[in-house]
Amino acid sequence: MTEGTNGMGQNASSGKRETRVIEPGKTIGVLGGGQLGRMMALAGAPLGYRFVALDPVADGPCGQVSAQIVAAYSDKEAAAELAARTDVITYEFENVDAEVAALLEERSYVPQGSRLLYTTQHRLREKAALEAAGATVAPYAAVSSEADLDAAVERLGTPCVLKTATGGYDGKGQFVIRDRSEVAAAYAELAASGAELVLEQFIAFQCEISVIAARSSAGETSTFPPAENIHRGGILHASIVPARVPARILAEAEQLAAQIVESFDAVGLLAVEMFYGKDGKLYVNEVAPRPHNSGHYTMEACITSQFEQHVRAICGLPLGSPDLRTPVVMVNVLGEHLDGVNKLILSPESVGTDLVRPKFHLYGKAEGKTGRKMGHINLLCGDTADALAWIDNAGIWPVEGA
Ligand code: AIR
Repeated sequence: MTEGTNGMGQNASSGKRETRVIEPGKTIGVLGGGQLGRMMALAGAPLGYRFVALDPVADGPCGQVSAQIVAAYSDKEAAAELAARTDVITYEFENVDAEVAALLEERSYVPQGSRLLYTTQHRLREKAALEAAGATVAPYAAVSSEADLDAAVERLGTPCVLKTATGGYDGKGQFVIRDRSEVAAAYAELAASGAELVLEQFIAFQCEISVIAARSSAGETSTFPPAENIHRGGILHASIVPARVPARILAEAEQLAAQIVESFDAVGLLAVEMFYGKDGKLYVNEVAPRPHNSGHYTMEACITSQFEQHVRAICGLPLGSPDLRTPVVMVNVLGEHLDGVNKLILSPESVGTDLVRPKFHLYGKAEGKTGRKMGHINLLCGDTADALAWIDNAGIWPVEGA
C-alpha cells in the first residue's frame, strides 16, 4: 500500500514507522492490568520477556503475574515511569487517554502507534477506515439531535441500533430501536452520556463470526481460524471453532481480516467482528486493536495462542502458526457462573472425558459481579456438538429456551 492511502493518515508525513526487534530478556510494558494483560504476560514469559503493567487496581489479574505500577491510566508521571522501566509498550484495552498515548510514543517504543487507537476508539472513524479497506459495513448515519435520529430511522428502517460512537462495550451504550415510536426514548437514554451517536441498520444475520488477525512490526500478516460467536445479553457467551458456516465463508472472512489489518497498517492483533448475513454476505461490525475474548479459544486449540502472537508481532519476531489443532468451544465464566465453576474444578468432572476436555482459565479478579468476565473454559473436543452439550449439562449456564 502506498503511504497515506488508508484514510487514517498513517505514515502520511513521517515515512515508514520505526521498527525494532525486542529480544528475549527485555521488558514489555502493558497499559491496563486486566485479564488480557495477564494472559499476554503468561504467554510472553516462556519467550523470555518480563512484564510491567500500569493499572489503578493493585494485585489485579495482570499484577498477580507481572510487576505493576499502581496508578491511574491518565497519570503522566506513572506513564513516564512505565516508559523508563520497559523496552516496548502495548495496551490491553482501547480507551487509552490520547495524551498518555502521545507521551508514551514520544518517550518509548509503541509499535502499535496511537493512530490505530484513534481510529478504533470512535465508531464513525472506524467505519470510514473499514470502508476504505474495502469492507462492507451495515448502513449507518451519524446522529447529533433527536430530529437527526428520527430522519435516520426513517431512512435506514427498523429494527436499527443506536450506539454511542465512543466508550461502549459488552452491549453497553446501545439501544435497539424496533419501532419509530421509540426514537425519543432511545435518544434520551444515549444522549445523556454526552457522547456522539451513530445509528446502524440491523443486519439480519445467520450468525456472528470473528477473525483475529496479526501483523508484525516487520510487516508479516497471519489470521486465526474464524470463531462463531454466541452472545447473551450483549456479552459473549461462547465461541465455536470451526465456525458452522460454509468453507467459502471461512476463507472469505480470513481474507477480509487480512485485508483490513494491512489497510490499517496495524501492528499487533486486530480482532475483526463480522455478521454473516442472511443474504450470504459478510458485514464488518467492529474491530478491536488487541487480543479479543473470541480469540481465547486459541490458547490450547491453536499451535500459537493469540497472546503469544501479539507478543511476537510487537517484538518483531516471526509470527507463529495459527493452525487449529482440535475443534473447540470457549465458554465465558461471568460473575454469576463463578461459584459453579469453582465447584466444578474441585470435582472429578474437572478433567473431562475423551469426548470433551475442559481447560480452565480464571482471571483472579477480587470481585465477581453479575456480567463481569471472571474467566473462561476452553472445551477441547472431537465434535463441537459434544462441547455445547457439556455446557448445557454442567448446570452452570442457564439453557436457553428451557
Ligand atoms: N478488556 C478490555 N477490553 C475489552 C475487555 N474485555 C479486558 C481488559 C481489561 C479488563 O477487560 O483486560 O483490563 C477489564 O475488566 P473488568 O472486569 O475489570 O472491567
